[in-house]
Amino acid sequence: MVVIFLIGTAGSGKSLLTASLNDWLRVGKQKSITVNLDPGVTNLPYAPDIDIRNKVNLDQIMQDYKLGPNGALVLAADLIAEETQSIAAEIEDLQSDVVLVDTPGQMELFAFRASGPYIANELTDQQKAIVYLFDAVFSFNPLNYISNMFLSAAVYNRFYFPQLHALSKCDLLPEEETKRIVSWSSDPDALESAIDEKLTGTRRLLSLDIIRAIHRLGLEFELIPVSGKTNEGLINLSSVLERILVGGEKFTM
Ligand SMILES: Nc1nc2c(ncn2[C@@H]2O[C@H](COP(=O)(O)OP(=O)(O)OP(=O)(O)O)[C@@H](O)[C@H]2O)c(=O)[nH]1
Ligand SMILES: [Mg+2]
Repeated sequence: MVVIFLIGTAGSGKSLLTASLNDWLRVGKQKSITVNLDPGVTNLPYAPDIDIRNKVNLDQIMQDYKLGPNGALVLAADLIAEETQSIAAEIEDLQSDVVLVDTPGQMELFAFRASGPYIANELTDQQKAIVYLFDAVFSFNPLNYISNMFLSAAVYNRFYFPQLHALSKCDLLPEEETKRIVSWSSDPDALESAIDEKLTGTRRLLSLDIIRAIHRLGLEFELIPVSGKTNEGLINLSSVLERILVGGEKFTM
């Protein structure tokens, strides 16, 4: 069994990619299930096999603790940790090969509080990976792209799981723009040139320093363009996942 956590900034396409990857794996005769860890979501594009909303009720938290929606989400993020054993038992019962975990909308609630890495570590001692989403429309600007690199490096630094990077919603950009962003991920010089076009002076130097520091972490950034809407790139995404997790075998073990 492999457990894959989908992480990315708010609205980056985690939930739709969870849905489409799950469907795609099932069509390929893989046993795949979905886990929704977002207590605040009202509409999901899939019917989760395991749903945190059945265990942690945001409205109740707001009432009980007299909190607004954001305070309640922060508290909920910590309360989810107490449900780890019960979610782990449900995953065990469902006997799947692939478990896709859709994480909370605001990624800091999962990635940057103690509870997220705790849940991810305690959920299973089997193989785990992170798919970090770079929203294509946001990453189109090289300065935003660097912010996203920074965030994904921070996520890596929290979990230390194999991490791969997807350029989500790639159907929204023309192909040459998608290629341009992918070239930044495979060729640091291409990214440096894009920065040179946008910035001068201290801000340019600072951005270049950030890029180099992140590359020194040894993170492989090669972006895989995907679309949860058109299913583009799902074959590449799943084959890279297979290569990382099970040395190229199908997920079934
Ligand atoms: N065109 C296009 N739209 C997408 C794609 N993926 C997601 N969207 C749209 O972008 C919006 C956000 O998508 P979600 O899948 O909910 O993103 P998310 O990261 O789960 O969002 P939060 O959990 O609310 O942070 C929705 O309106 C989706 O329909 C995609 O691949 N292509
Ligand atoms: Mg979502």
